[in-house]
Amino acid sequence: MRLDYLTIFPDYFDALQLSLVGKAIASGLIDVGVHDLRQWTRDPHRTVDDTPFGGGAGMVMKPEPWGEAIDALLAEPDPTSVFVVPSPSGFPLQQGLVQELATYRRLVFACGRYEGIDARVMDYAATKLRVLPLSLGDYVLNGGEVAALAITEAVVRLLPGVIGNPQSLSEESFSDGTSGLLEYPMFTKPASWRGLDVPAVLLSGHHGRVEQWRREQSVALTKARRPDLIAQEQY
Ligand code: JFB
Repeated sequence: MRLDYLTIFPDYFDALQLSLVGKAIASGLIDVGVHDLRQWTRDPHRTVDDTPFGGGAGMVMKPEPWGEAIDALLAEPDPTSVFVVPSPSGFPLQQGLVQELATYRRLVFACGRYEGIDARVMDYAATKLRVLPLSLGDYVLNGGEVAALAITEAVVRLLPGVIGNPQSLSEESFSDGTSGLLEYPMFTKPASWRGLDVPAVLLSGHHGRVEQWRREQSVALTKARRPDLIAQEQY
């Protein structure tokens, strides 16, 4: 898979060299391009923003550098690529959408700043490839970079060959892309630590009782923290 990032803060993407995504790059499973949007400005001040038509607070990213960037990165209509636009008004990102993104050959992330990007940029990009505005959740970030990194990590860990143990993918919460339950609590050695003991059932060796305990824990946690998930399902 090929991943491209359009941003005025390319340094955010230094983090791609770390951990699992960094290993995927080093092994050639993915390759990445980080592009400073200002390289496609033409004025001496390398301006990327302007005041909003209609008035209001803040600044909007002007369309011209984005248009030049899209032309430079994307040739003709390309059904194998997606233009991912992190946005507080995007579709909510869920695991099912992550799985879908993992099937594409190329993702191009358009990382806005200020109050966002002139809406015509998405219309223009849509003449060449699928445009997908995505939100990480109902809270406000200052730009799209951190969201693009989060989406990248979620996608790359699903790519064949990236994770050593595929079972660890299939057993976790949300693995099927539907809702599901939250994960049960996990423990490792020592069995007693600072006066805190691992639940005895986990040391019992009774696989059936362990499974039942984990299920009960998952349901209880989901009811407490994510009642919205319970409402959708038949638990
Ligand atoms: C993403 C962004 C801004 C408009 C713009 C670009 N879950 C999320 N919250 N905020 C963002 C996001 C995602 N994905 C997000 C891209 C941009 C926020 N901003 C700042 C703040 C408020 N309204 C600019």
